[in-house]
Amino acid sequence: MKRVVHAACPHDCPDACGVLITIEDGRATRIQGDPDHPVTRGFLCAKVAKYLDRVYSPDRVLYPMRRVTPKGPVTHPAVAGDGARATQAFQRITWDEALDEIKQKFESIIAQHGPEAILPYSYGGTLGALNGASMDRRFFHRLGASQLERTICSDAGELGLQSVIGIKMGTEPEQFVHSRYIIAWASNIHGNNVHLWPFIEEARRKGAKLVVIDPYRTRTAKLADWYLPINPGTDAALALGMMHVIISENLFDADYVSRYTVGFEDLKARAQQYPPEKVAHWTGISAADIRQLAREYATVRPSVIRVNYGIQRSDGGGMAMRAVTMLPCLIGSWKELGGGLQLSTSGAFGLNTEALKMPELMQKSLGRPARVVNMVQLGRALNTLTAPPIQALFVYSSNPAAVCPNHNEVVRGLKRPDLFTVVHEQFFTDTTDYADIVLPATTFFEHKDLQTAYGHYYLQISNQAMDPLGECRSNVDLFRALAGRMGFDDECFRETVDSMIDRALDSPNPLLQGITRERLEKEPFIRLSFGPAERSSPGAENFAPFLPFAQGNFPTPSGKAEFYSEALRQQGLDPVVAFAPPEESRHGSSSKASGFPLELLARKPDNHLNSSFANIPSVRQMEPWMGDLEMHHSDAQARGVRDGDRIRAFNARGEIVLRARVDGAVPPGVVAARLDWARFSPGGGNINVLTSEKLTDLGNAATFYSVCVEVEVFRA
Ligand SMILES: Nc1nc2c(c(=O)[nH]1)N[C@H]1C(S)=C(S)[C@@H](COP(=O)(O)OP(=O)(O)OC[C@H]3O[C@@H](n4cnc5c(=O)[nH]c(N)nc54)[C@H](O)[C@@H]3O)O[C@H]1N2
Ligand SMILES: Nc1nc2c(c(=O)[nH]1)N[C@H]1C(S)=C(S)[C@@H](COP(=O)(O)OP(=O)(O)OC[C@H]3O[C@@H](n4cnc5c(=O)[nH]c(N)nc54)[C@H](O)[C@@H]3O)O[C@H]1N2
Ligand code: SF4
Ligand SMILES: [Mo]
Repeated sequence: MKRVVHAACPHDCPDACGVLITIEDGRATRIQGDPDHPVTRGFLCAKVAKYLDRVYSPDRVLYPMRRVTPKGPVTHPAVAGDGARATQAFQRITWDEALDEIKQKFESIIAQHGPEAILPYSYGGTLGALNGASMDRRFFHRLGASQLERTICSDAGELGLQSVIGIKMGTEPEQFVHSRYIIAWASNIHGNNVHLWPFIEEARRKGAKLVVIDPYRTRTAKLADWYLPINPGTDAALALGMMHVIISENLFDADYVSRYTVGFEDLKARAQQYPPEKVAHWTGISAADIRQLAREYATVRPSVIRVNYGIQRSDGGGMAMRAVTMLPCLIGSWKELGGGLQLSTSGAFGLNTEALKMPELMQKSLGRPARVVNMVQLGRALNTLTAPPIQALFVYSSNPAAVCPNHNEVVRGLKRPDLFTVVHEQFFTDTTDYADIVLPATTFFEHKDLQTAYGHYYLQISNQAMDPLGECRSNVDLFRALAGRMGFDDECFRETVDSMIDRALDSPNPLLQGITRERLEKEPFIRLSFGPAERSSPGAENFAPFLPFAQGNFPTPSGKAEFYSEALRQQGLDPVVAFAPPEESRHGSSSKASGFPLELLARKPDNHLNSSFANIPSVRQMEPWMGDLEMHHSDAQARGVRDGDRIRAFNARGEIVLRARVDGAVPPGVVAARLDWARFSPGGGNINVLTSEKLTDLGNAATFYSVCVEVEVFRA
């Protein structure tokens, strides 16, 4: 029998594609984009187009496993597609045995150290509302485990954005077709947000100009009308320089500013300190280009900024995002169809996440909120925390032994013989190399979920298309079972998936009005309730575009866009905005930078998703850069490095051997490499051996893109 099931891609990607899965006799035989989805419009990125290779990979974890060898990888280096070798470290056990062992270990750790000696560790494996954060949180709250501060990705930028406009919301992707001037700012649209691209192409056919601001010549930069390579971590300076020009040349929207913003005089005074000549010194962009950019941005209308999270992965990431967010408020482009700015749209969904996560369960276990541990500093936490030390780590939806900064410290912690580590996974990853117990996880083909997005405004149900393979369980089912085994008799651990979806939708958010599970099950995607025409699609006559800030209405403390933030001042931060060079950078003050003159971009692969997909041979084939360090020819020449040479990249935290690629992707002073599994590297570490645990100015987030290194020819 053949049927087609509607699902939604849950990977950590702004696009949240509508997906159609064909099932024949219980087996998935085809995946395609849902052609009716108004934003993702029937195509999938290259990696998910090959998803059957992932679901049916011979390397899937299908049964619970217990370690029988010492912790660490079986062999180095491994090759993608050879996951079977990793299984040699384990023996198959039953779910009952696995759950019993976890219960016994947890109970003895709790007896000795208290429950906060247990640390959950999860991030972006799935962004499904339920499998991302619901039963798991309930379980760990009820247990009284340490809380994980999940800031490895986006918090600096989110707080920077919210400090100005109050909410994670912005220009709809559909509106980009109306833009005449589009800035892709730290945004590799073609690689990481590919469904925005057709809207931009359509705008360009009508004459729009695309400007890319990125230190790395991405696919998007290569296709731009104007590419501005910027020194990493200097965006706040560029935005301030643009505001200097816009204000001093009177190109701002005085009416919008006076009605809907606060703090203009403070901003004006601040911007005066950033003339283009001074900004050029930090950014590497000439004063003439800064002037031209500012003038064009303010006058070629509507102009829009697609800014992405690359901007906030350095010390001053929060302030950088704050500065960029001020631009559309200054020129009043929020008023225009195809104007404004988009970082994330996720704040519009406003699901009732409290009801899913139930933090009040901590009252039952501890009688207070549990200790908070920052996920970026996992190495430090495993190696140095006391009172209590971390004795158990429960990893799911994440691969910290690949994605966490300061990899060597992470591995040192994971190797601790007294640490009990459980990993719930689809694959034998770098992290399962250190697991005592591995549990098999479903893919989105095998479970049901509710899917929001951070790059558009459509809510979707992702239906279960087929039975779980082997003995795989979804995150929801795993933590339900574990709660039962631990003897937690609270009603919430028996709640069904459908009831949880209902509860998530039962929120005071007006944009969810009229959206129910029953409706979502009939209409596979529903635009948030912006107005009477929310059900129609773009292009339809009654389509109502979403212009949230056309008349102010900023959900900030003042109700206006805040060039001056009293809330930041109260936290001891700059209430306006300023630029300071990242400590680890060419203009930085840190001793960590001395002796390491090159700025490293430890990038995401265009065709993988962080560490996901790196182990799927058909996908890996699309990334010829894995294992390469891209260099400018002047930096290569100065070190006697030729294209193709094996080189050693190093700093005080670690070193890695890579192959030099001198291909013009990076400007002088910058080198770049891609995130890979550590297991595939001859030395057993990935690029995160060089990155640091330093946190950002806002949001305690990661600083993957402010890292200094030196490079030399490798002599074995
Ligand atoms: N193909 C693919 N898609 C993905 C992912 C992936 O790994 N692969 N990851 C997903 C995830 S987790 C996220 S968070 C999103 C993030 O998507 P993006 O925000 O696009 O994330 P990044 O790739 O980190 O950064 C974007 C660009 O910023 C540039 N950049 C780095 N430092 C600076 C800087 O200081 N200033 C400026 N102006 N630019 C800078 C980088 O060179 C990069 O090209 O993408 C998601 N989509
Ligand atoms: N050097 C460097 N490091 C980075 C970044 C970078 O740009 N450069 N980017 C950072 C960013 S932005 C992010 S968001 C993080 C991402 O870090 P992670 O969230 O750890 O992302 P992934 O590497 O995709 O690993 C997710 C894992 O979850 C598993 N998984 C998928 N679905 C499920 C499920 O339903 N249940 C369970 N139990 N497991 C599942 C996948 O198989 C995969 O191994 O990486 C960060 N690390
Ligand atoms: S990873 Fe992104 S682009 Fe690819 S299918 Fe999923 S949502 Fe779409
Ligand atoms: Mo991310």
